Amino acid sequence: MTILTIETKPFADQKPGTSGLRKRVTVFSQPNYVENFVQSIFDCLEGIKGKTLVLGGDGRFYNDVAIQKIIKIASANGFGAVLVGQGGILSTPAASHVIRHHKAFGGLILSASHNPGGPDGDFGIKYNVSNGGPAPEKITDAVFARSKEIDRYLIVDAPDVDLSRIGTQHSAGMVVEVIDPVADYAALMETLFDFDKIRAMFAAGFTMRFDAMHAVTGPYAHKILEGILGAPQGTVVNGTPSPDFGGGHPDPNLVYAKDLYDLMMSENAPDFGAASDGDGDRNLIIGRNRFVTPSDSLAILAANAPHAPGYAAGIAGIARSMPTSAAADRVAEKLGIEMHETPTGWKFFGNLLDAGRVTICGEESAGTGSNHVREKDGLWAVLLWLNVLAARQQSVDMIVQDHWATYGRNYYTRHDYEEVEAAPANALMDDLRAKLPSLVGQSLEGRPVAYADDFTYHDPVDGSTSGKQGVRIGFVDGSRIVVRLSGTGTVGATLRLYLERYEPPHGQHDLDTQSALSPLISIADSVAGIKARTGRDAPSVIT
Ligand code: VG1
Ligand code: CO
Repeated sequence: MTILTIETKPFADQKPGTSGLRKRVTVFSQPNYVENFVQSIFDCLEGIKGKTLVLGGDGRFYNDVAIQKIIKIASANGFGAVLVGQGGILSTPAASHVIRHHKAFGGLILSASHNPGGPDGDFGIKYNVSNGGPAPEKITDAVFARSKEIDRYLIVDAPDVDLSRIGTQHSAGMVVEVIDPVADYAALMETLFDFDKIRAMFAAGFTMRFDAMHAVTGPYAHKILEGILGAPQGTVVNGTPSPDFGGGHPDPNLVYAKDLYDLMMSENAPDFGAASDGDGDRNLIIGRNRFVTPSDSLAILAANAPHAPGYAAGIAGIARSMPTSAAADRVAEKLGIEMHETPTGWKFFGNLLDAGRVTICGEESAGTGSNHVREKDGLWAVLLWLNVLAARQQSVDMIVQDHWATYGRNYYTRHDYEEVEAAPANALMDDLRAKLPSLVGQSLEGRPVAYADDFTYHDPVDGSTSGKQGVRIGFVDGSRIVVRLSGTGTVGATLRLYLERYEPPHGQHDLDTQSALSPLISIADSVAGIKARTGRDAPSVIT
């Protein structure tokens, strides 16, 4: 076996964002770009000799090229084995489970999640640690530092591995085990949910549409929903992963999953509609004539989790990202369990989950998950909803309305201004931060401000601190404005504005969301000068 040491020069832009390194395919396909980043990761890890690495991706364009390079670099760096999904496929939550289940050292997940794919689309690489979760900031910071000084990488001179064939092969002294990407994950789901009850519900005529958006959840959904649970063939649509996601944008929101939304609002709506994103960690939940906003879905799933056998003993606590609405806080309060507010991105939930302090976590961006893995999990959320529907024998709409009548409703929306110019977006954030101290005690359009700060997280488990995680302006009446810049975009800057207002249990729960929040939308624009600074009249996406 020949290990080659190849000289290289650093790239200045290999800084991991909210969820790994994401760039255009045109950037990733530069000579040495993947090699430098992967070697920088391996250079920051101690004790990889002889250990197992998990490897897989969402099947997007360039997945096949990058995966062969990574196998050869892993072999040259001394890994003993690589577990790789057949065809190079592993959803993000499945990869997290495979790392945990097989006690691997870590894993590399190849995905740019909800970003479009194809030769002109995006690609991404993310490193996950041995608990199955995204590498914490201390590792991603070290990787970035290393990438700025790297001058060589190691790679073996070996033929490509045949990823179409399940079983064991060898690549220059290292074992390459090609595994069924769905099997371990499906077995885990079976331990958490009452599959008999869900099967009986389908057998009794319950109807559903799951839109896999031509992305990675197709094979998982076909196998679990139509195969194991007996949902009729055709329940899963767009279920074959394609390298460019059928030319679409695999983001399960009301803009890109509009077909599903329109169906669910029509006379022909099935009982339940759901979708997932590029790498399978997000979920969209829509009942007949009832869209469930992700923040509400988190709260409802937390309140109803004990209907599922995996959570029958109750949940230890809940965590949500800071911009996520406080709907889940009210559930935690009622249950008398811990509630945590973390920065955006799943990596901040890992410590709380490992310490057993929380069981259910979620983000407003359609991410929900639990301690079963260390990633958010789209199909898990869909199965938990199915379990709750089967147990309660009520419609999605009834369950949502019942939740609001018990806990009150947190009206919630997010406005995204995508691909705006970076300089004015940064200036907007800087000026807004500078204004914060003067806002406290003032009233904005008649609403007294209770607090105004840039969110800093103190991790209660490892004591680390993460600053500048988003500006929040909270009002005395409990409503809130949050502004932050995205850490997953690949072009310019994406400004996210999050708005929330609480309506108590006996209040009005059937207002239109955008009109219920319009006074806050107007305050946000005048405080931050969003329209003037971005030059946009309206957000590009409203969720
Ligand atoms: C976005 C979401 C965040 C999510 C992240 C990764 O990050 O807001 O909640 O964790 O994407 O999701 P940002 O920095 O663009 O706001 V995924 O499905 O890309 O792995
Ligand atoms: Co994703």
